[in-house]
Amino acid sequence: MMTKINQTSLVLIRGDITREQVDAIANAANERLMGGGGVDGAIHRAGGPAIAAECSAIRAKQGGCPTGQAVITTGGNLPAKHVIHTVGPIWRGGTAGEAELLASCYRESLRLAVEHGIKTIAFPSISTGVYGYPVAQAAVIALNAIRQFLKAHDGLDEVRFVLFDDATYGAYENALLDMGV
Ligand code: AR6
Repeated sequence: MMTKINQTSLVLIRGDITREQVDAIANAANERLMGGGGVDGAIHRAGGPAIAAECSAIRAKQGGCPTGQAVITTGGNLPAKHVIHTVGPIWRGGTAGEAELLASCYRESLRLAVEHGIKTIAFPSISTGVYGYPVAQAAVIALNAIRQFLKAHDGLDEVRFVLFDDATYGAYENALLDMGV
């Protein structure tokens, strides 16, 4: 599924983000940037030790990455040149600022991408695995945050969601259809 927001294509596909040929892929990281399971584990495995080495340097300099923020490293052995690590909120029932923090992940990742001259970026569904964010709600927040950003900023050719399973893909498809873009 695909739509256009100003100059930027917004694309939803099913797949494994570690295989995407884009300038940057986003990673659903944790605050310590220590790697982990889910998409984070897959990215570190496929990208090799250069990614963890840069995460470690960021940790030494600034302690990690707070929830809702983003940092950038090399893509190591990945087809993508860069990884933008962003830390989604852990779902605590919806009243702990989760929605704003999740929107911030997408905004900050895109801001960093534009700052680094990145033209194509792929996102996984941040927070909807281990962190437990209900995917139907997360999809609406993600797509709205991206739409708002793209309405205000030029420079990106494509923003791609690479969704790992049918249920997640379906949730993003429904959210995009409901937005009427
Ligand atoms: N490509 C695309 N999406 C994937 C892939 C992949 N290769 N692998 C998993 N997903 P999660 P979170 C999907 O748990 O909820 C880690 O341990 C997955 O099906 O990876 O933000 C970190 O270190 C789901 O739809 O991220 C943190 O501690 C989505 O990616 C914590 O998990 C996100 O699931 C972050 O949890």
